[in-house]
Amino acid sequence: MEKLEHIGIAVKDLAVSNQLFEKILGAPHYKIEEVTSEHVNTSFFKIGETKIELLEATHPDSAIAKFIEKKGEGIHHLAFEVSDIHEAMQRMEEQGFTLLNKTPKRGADNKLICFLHPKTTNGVLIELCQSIEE
Ligand code: CMX
Repeated sequence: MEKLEHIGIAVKDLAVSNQLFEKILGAPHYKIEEVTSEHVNTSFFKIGETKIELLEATHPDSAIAKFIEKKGEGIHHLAFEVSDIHEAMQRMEEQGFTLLNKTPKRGADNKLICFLHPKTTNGVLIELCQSIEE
């Protein structure tokens, strides 16, 4: 793992939470992006080396809608940057972690991503992410 790339936070209302996190962090979000495949709207804040990703559901079937219904708003996942996502996924699978997608998916903020099932990671949803060179 290279670094903690971002912390994902599930929120009910992105506009309201953007204002809240701007107050906390002292800087506005730098990007808003819809990820249609994941049924989410996202916004990103940068604080030092790490980002905060706010996630709002755009559909009742979204993982974020289900999470908020069950647990309420709050920390949803930790995302670690890797230099080679295929290698990282293979290493995780060999060590017995359950991959939630067998091939990397396209995520927000120009990333290839893969999630590990929280049942195999002490209840923490972990995302592996690799930046896409364009
Ligand atoms: N962190 C920790 N635990 C979580 C969780 C999370 N974010 N989301 C769900 N869980 C728990 C559930 O509460 C449940 O626990 P219990 O069995 O103790 O009740 C358990 O995981 C399994 O839940 P499930 O009913 O099998 O499955 P869900 O339908 O709740 O799906 C998960 C859970 C993680 C498999 C699903 O949310 C998923 O595939 N996530 C990956 C994709 C994703 O999160 N996309 C949104 C973000 C996209 C982005 O960052 O761009």
